[in-house]
Amino acid sequence: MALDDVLDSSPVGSDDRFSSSYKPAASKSPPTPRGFHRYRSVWISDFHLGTRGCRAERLLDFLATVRCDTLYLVGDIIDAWALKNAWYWPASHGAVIQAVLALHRDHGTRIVYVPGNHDEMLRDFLPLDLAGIEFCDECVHETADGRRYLVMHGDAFDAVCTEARWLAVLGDYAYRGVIVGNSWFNTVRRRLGYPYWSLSAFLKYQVKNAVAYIGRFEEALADEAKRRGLDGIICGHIHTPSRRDVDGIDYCNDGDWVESCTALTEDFAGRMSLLYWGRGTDDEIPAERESRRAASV
Ligand SMILES: [Mn+2]
Repeated sequence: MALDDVLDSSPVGSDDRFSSSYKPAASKSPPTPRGFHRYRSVWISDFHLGTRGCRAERLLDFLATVRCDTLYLVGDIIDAWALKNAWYWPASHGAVIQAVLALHRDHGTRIVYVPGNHDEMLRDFLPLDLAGIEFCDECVHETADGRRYLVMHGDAFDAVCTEARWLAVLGDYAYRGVIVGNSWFNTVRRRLGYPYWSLSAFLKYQVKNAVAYIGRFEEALADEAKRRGLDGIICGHIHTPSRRDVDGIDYCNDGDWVESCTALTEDFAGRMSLLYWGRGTDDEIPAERESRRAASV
C-alpha cells in the first residue's frame, strides 16, 4: 500500500476521534478540540513500530492534523529488538516515519528524538543530526513561560524503582550507583547481542503491585529533575500517561501508542496538557491487552 493510500484511509476529518464517550480516569486534560491542532511543543513516545501492538493508524491520524514548532520523540519509536527477532513492517509503520519527516520538511517542525531501550542502538551514535532530526540522549525543554523540563525516556531508572527500599536506607551514593550499574549492565548485554532486560516489563507482567512500581518510577524521575534544579520531567517508557505534582516537580508521562494513544502538549502560553487521542472500539479482552502492554515496555 502506498503512503498516500495509508494516509487517505485514516479517518482524518471524521468525528470518531473526538468521541466523547472516553473519559480517562484521573486526567485533567480538556476535551480534544475540534479542527486543526496547533501547539508550541508535542511529546510522543513508545510507538513500538515493528510490532503488532503499535496503533499506527491512530498515530497517522494524529500526525496528519497536529502542527507544532517542536516535536519530541521520547524513545521506543522503532522497536529494533522486536524487528531483530521477526521482521514485521506493514505500510502503515513506514508511513508513520514519513509523516514525521514530512512535518519537518513541509512545516518546518523541529524534531528531537530521544532514544529509549527498544531503539537504544541509536545511543551509540549520539549526539547526531540525521535527515533534519536531532538525536540526543536527553535534553532540557524550556516552556514559553520559562519553566525547564528534563526530557528523557526513563528506562535508566528501572533498577532503582525495584530496589527503592534498600536504596533509601543506603542513601544517595548507592542510588546513583544502581542507575549507572543498570546502564552498564544493559550496555554489556547490548554488545553481546542481548536485548535490554526490562525490569519494568518483568514486574508489570509478574508482580501484582504494578501500581507501587509506577509510583516509584514517577518519584524517581521527579527526584532526578529536582536534583538538577529543574521544574519538571517529561518521559515515557512505562506506557502509563500521567501528569501530577510530585513534591513540587511537574511529572509528565506522555504515555504510548500501543495502549493509551496519548501525547503531551504545550500551548503557546506554556500550558502543558495530556491529550488522549480519540478512542474507537477496543474489542480485546483486558488480559490480552495487559500482556501485550507488559511485553512491550
Ligand atoms: Mn521503554
